[in-house]
Amino acid sequence: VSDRIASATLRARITDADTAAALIQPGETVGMSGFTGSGYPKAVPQALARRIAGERASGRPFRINLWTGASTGPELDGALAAVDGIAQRLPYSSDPVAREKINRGEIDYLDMHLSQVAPMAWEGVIGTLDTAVIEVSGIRADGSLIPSSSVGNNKTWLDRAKRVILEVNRWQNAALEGAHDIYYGTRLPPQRVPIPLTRPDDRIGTPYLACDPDKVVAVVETDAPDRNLPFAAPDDKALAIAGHIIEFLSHEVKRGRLPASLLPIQSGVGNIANAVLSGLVDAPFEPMTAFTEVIQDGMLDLLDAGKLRMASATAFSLSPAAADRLNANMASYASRMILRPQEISNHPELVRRLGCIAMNGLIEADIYGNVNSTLVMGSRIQNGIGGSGDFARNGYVSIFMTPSTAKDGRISAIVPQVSHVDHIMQDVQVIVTEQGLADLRGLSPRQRASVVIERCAHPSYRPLLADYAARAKGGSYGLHAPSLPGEALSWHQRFMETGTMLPA
Ligand code: 0RQ
Repeated sequence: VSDRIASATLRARITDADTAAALIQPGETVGMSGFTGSGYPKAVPQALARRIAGERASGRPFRINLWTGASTGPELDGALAAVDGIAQRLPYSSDPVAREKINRGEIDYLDMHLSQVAPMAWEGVIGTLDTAVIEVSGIRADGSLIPSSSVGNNKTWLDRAKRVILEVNRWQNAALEGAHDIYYGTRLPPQRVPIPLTRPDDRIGTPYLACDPDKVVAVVETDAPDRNLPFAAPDDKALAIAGHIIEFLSHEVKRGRLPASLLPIQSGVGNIANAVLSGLVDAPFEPMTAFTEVIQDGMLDLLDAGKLRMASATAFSLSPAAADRLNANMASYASRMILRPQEISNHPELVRRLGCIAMNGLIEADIYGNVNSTLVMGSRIQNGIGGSGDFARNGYVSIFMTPSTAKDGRISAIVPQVSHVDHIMQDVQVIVTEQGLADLRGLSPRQRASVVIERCAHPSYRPLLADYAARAKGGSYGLHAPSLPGEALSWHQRFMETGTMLPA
């Protein structure tokens, strides 16, 4: 019997994944752990997928509503999507199988700000939770839980669900114990009070998750790694983007607008965000802190180099090599990391108070600086808004970055008008591509357009954008943010019809 389960009461509930999965009924809403491929349950979701496949083969439809922290892994999202077992999904997903089903209209996807999920679950406006399936790294004698490599919405799922299934994963490093900070002081209005966190390294809660043992219907032991996808080595474009951002930050320090150690950094998901973090290893800023959502490879590099003093997040998002590095030195890293619930890691109040430097990726931006992070051609979901909105609106400075083109140059990331808006121009202060950086602070829409076109657009699209902007000034209904509505989305239409945004 696992030495990870110290509670005799809960040891008595140890069972296998199939027996645990059989406790979940068709039509249930299930809250699972998991955030960017870390800390998601690995055995019960796969057992559930087998059961769903069997039921469907016998003509009995079986779908659940699936809530998590953010994206998970192929054993969870992938397995359940493949058997058409998901009716509704929230709040974030990056699984390729699930993405296809969402875009075919077969899964109802609620793409939500990650900080708002727990409060909305407490408000009761997104439905009620039947079962929670939560991965932990251990159970203490008093029944409290040692969290694993992500915290996400686990606190809320454990509190709100009628039944709880625990996966105790011995692959998770035992030295993680103590690295978490679970804050139990959030309330709904009018009882809501300020969150007592004024520095990124403040601890305001306890290292453990509370869980009513009477609700625990099954405990399943696992020994399975987190998904941990490798990052691509930064290419020339990613390196150029990182260079522009570091030059910008240096300039801000020189002007006295940022301290020499910067302000807490937030970095989004993806290869470019990771390249920027790696680039900061050779930058002059220290000692930095991070108040962010995920701890990526680049953050470990910064911690190793002594440039980053500490990192606060809700999850790890590491390559297999970096996960090995973390696990080999967990005791040393754990003292410099705090993993919090996502309602705290992403809390607008805290992001604003601390003055985070927000750095996020985008799908497309328009000449005025409106940003689309989620919907390709205005309708096809890529991943979701994730935490980008939590940080972009509330950060001290909000930076968005992207290569200037996608799909081998057939798509311009800078367009006359975005086909969908996630971040309005007021929430977008700096746009960076490999071509250059546009600092849009203090500029009117017309001034923004010239700077974005000149600094950020790819040379093969720059004249087309300049031509559009010039003609818009001549034919627009108003001249505050000139636009030609009949033409503004013609680049997207052309791509859908001809496979490229470039005219013949
Ligand atoms: O598609 O994989 O089919 O080649 O989008 O693009 O260039 O690899 O960039 O990994 O940084 O992702 C916005 C998606 C960028 C990400 C987005 C296609 C491109 C490729 C990925 P392929 P890249 P990145 C907090 C922050 C929202 C969540 C967020 C994201 C794929 O940053 O999901 O910010 N952000 N969270 O080809 C058509 C375009 C395109 C395009 C890119 N204009 N048109 N396809 N692509 N631009 C962290 C969390 O919330 C967890």
